[in-house]
Amino acid sequence: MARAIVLARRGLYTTDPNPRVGCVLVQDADIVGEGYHRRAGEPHAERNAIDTAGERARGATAYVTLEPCCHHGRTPPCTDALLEAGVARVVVGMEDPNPMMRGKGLARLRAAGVDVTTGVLEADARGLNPGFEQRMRGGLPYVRCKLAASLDGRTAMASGESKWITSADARRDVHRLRARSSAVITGIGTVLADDPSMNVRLAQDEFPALWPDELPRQPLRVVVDSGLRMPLEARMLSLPGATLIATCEESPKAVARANAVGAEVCVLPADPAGRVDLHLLLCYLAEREINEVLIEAGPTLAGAAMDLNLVDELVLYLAPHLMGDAARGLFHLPGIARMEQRLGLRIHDLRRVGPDLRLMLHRAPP
Ligand code: AOF
Ligand code: ZN
Repeated sequence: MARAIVLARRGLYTTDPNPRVGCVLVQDADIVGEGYHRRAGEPHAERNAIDTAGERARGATAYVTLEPCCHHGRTPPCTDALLEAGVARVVVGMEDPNPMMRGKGLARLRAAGVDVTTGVLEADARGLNPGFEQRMRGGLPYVRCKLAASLDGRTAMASGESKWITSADARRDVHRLRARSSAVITGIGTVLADDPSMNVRLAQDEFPALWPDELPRQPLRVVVDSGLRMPLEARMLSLPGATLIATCEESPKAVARANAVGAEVCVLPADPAGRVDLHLLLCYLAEREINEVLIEAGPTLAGAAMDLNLVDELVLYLAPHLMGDAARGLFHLPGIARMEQRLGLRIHDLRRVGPDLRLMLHRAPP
């Protein structure tokens, strides 16, 4: 199963909106077949493993990170493929959260006399697809919020100058986060101040599942822009990949102008403060099969998402320098009067990236 999880990770940047899945076929303690899912519309992990095993799949044990599918989607059911190949035993990492499966694939295999075990290395298997699972179970994407700051928690000088606080290593790491995301969200304030590209810029060899002449998939760029102030000459509009403007401004003229420069516009209800309702935006993105979202924004949008408890994971890069009192902080959050009102977080990963620190945190009571 550990090997199947390693194989599944090869699809980290390419399977979207499908899950990353790996499969290993074992016969008498020998690996006789391996496969992973590369891209939606292409064969599933099980099919690829069976094809590499050929006749040696008969009587073998299949280790699959996700419950085999039992439906006709873009490809035929893997339960049928496993049965046809004569696989005797199936070991599964996690149940498929897709409502069309949810144990039906396992039941189908058991009914056909296959020995089925589930929940093997389940935490690692689930870690492959946090967004797919959250979308399938809760109708929301998995949301990461990335921030870069000095050790004293400052993100920009008072003037707004913010290039570059963290190192080139940390910035490359951010591109990996972008590359695995289905969408990247930023605010209109950041667009007006920095004119960011919000695209993936990584070397080809970072994408193991791509053929030599293929380009990486670009995440959908989303700009939260309540008043539809997006400049038509914004750099991101001229780059490969799609841009979506989430707004509360219905003016058909303004929408048509944005459409004319290639931006899609989505009009959403406003929250009581007159800003785009972020929860509704995330629901809308999940409906569009967006699995993982990366928020890369300034203190207003990042603070609002944190305050509304919409962030599943905070990714914080800290550079070892101090910027002092005049510089800007990480979040605009409502001030609190008592310690018990603190917004609590729990560190689940901490490592050095080049000269900087990277913290990964989940919400947790203080
Ligand atoms: C994958 N890859 O290796 C497995 C999947 O439209 P389809 O036919 O590609 O089916 C997609 C669904 O199949 C997906 O939502 C998931 O529930 C199930 N299993 N999907 O993309 C795989 N095993
Ligand atoms: Zn399948």
